Amino acid sequence: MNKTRSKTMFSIISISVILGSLFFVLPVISEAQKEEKTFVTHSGRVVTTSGEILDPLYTSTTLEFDPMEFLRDFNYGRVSELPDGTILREYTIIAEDDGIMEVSPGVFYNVWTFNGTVPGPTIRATEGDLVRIKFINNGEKEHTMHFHGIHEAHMDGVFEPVGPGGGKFVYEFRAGPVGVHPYHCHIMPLEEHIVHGLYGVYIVDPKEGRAPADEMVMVLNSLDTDFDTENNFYAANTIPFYYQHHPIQISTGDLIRVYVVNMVEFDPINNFHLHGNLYRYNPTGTDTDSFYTDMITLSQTERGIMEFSYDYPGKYLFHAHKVEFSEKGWVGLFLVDGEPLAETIGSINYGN
Ligand SMILES: [Cu+2]
Repeated sequence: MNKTRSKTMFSIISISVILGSLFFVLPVISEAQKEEKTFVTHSGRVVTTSGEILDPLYTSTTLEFDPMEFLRDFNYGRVSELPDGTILREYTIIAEDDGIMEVSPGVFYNVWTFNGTVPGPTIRATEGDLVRIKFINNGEKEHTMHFHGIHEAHMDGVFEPVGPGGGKFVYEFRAGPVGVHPYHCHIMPLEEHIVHGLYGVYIVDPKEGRAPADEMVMVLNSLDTDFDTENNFYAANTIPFYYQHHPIQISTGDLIRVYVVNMVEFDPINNFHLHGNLYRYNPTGTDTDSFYTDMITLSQTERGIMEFSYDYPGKYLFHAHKVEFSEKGWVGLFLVDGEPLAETIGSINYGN
């Protein structure tokens, strides 16, 4: 879809270049070309141009990403049942490493992607399902998929590099254990393959299911846009400050369940602080035990499941309490609507 639009853009630009060059050849046609034309770019910008100035950054590999769509998007695969009753879930994952994404206004970053986004799709299965991942490497470098979880050695995505230009591998394993796990490319140098974006989330649900909730995925990640092995931006779901400018809408009393995974490279720790509330936190999501806090600290690939609900409507921050990270983009807002569910205390009008 995005590529189709990008290709359309590319065609428009190509036609504009051809018409623009005719300016020098055919003066009569060039008069017509001076009329300004308005069109909408792939990112939704409305551009007015005479065709003489072209933006070279819009290429056929320019990618878009919508963190609000990613937040609640779960990929359950193509589901079928095997003769022994096992549920088979099949996924196709395509790696590419030539994408360009505008990660912040005017900041373009070379993203390496699973299925065209950073993070890749959130893969979801139930404990005991047979997970089959058809992996295709359409990149220019070797890549793999390494899943955290339990599987056979040759399904670990470490010693079986998948070659560029269409190399294939089928990963197959039983979903387990119950919890939230990361997956990522495991080709060296690993930091480089991860910080460019080759990672995603793999959720394993218990057979009995989970309590109904407003579920969301937050991958805490970072961007090294000047390639000095220090991060320039931090985020929940790739785009710095996104959920601050586009608050996540929730309602009082609703159970909110956040699958949080830390994929920040270079910095040894990250953390997650929630305002006006505390949450139950279950590390790795593998256990029924949880603790009650408003702050967790996560090292690389540490993850877990947070559950909470708000009693009072209003606007509440969530962010890294490592302030450098929040000031460089890892900050967001929950916008809670609905009626208060607990007694509210009247405001004090100081000075009146
Ligand atoms: Cu890779």
